[in-house]
Amino acid sequence: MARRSEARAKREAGGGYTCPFCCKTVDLRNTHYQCTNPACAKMFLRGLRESGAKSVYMSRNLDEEVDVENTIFLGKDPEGPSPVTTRNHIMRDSSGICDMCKRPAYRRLCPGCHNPIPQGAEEEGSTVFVILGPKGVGKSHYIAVLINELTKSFSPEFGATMSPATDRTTLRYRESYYKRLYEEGRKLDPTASYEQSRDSREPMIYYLRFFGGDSPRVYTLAFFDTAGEDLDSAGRMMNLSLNSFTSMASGIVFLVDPLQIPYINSRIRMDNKPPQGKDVTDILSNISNAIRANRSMSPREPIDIPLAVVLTKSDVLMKAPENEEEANVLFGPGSSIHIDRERGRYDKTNFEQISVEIEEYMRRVASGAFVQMVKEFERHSYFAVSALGSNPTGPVLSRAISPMRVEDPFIWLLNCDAEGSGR
Ligand SMILES: Nc1nc2c(ncn2[C@@H]2O[C@H](COP(=O)(O)OP(=O)(O)O)[C@@H](O)[C@H]2O)c(=O)[nH]1
Ligand SMILES: [Mg+2]
Ligand SMILES: [Zn+2]
Ligand SMILES: [Zn+2]
Repeated sequence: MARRSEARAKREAGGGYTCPFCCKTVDLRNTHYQCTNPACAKMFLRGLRESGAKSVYMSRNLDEEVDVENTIFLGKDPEGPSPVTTRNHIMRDSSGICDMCKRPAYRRLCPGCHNPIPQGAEEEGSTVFVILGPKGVGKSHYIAVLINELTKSFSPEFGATMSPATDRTTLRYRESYYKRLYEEGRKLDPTASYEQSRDSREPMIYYLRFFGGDSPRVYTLAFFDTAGEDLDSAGRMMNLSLNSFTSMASGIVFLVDPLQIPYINSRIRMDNKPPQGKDVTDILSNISNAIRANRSMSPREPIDIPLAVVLTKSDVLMKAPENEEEANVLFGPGSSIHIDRERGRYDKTNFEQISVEIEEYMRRVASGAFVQMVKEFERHSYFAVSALGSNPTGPVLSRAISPMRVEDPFIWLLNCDAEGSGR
């Protein structure tokens, strides 16, 4: 996998590390720390009690201190009924020495939001990939299946490990996605909008670590599962921190639901067909406008963030055609998406073949304007995936989940720095 030289150069030039949780730039010489010695929080709390002073750091649970910064970051009141608490004493200075046990502390925290900063942040920075797409595109299902595939299949294949950055990520993935989909075999519910749900403000963060080669490399994957209407207008997107995430991203995965494209929607015959959606060109245009505004770029200036354009629900495009009209919008048996990629390495030829085919497909079924808009991203590539592998007609999944090519966009993104141009 490629070394992220660009991000590194930026950091060496004083660009700092961008916290994938709160999106702020962190000077790595000025972080907070957490001591892993379990005695220290207790000692700290005993000191507070003995001094008799009232303190915001004192929680109801006498073994745990209140993490004020993290509580505020999650939009809660540190003095309210449910602040975030921790058994690991927090040091709000950059000495790196625990003021209780006087030993060095190795767990670094972002001073803004108190989420962890991984080892290797100096070398690798944060390589954040974001997944965007309008409502109903299949984003939640894609994220749910992708996390499972990256953990269980991609990681052993490429000599990597994938681990959740925080307990909250572990819990959220299990409770909101994995259980329902893999254990109960039911479809996920539509995602609450960003404004309604505080929960969706914090992305699920994973570290993908590669051990091979000269030095280990770590990538940060931020899965920001929004409701999708957050992308409807540039104006609205500007108000959200999603906008900052997107602008600082090292890669964007832009999901497109083929079934919501009017040309396909009116020709394909299937159960459970979603209504036609907003024009994909407009949605992508909102995204690129937001990036340009955020980075003070001029309207036509090319965007240097790699863009993966990903058709979701591709299982429905692989059915046998019932008539000629339908055959027009399906992938035939000769399509390159049937050709397996070579395992354990970046199969550039395979991806290029698919990308060329889907670009032509999009030109035909969406518009030339869409393909043109994609080209405003210097590095781009097209993909087709399926999270479920079959079309669910009711709330219960009647077939086992058998994903198709969900990891392809990430294999490309992880390698496209080394390629210069993705195409
Ligand atoms: N055929 C097919 N349908 C899918 C797939 N993934 C999702 N869907 C359908 O699309 C609907 C919306 O998916 P969801 O992930 O909730 O979309 P979101 O609004 O973008 O999060 C689901 O309820 C499914 O019916 C897939 O891989 N194949
Ligand atoms: Mg959703
Ligand atoms: Zn932060
Ligand atoms: Zn200590």
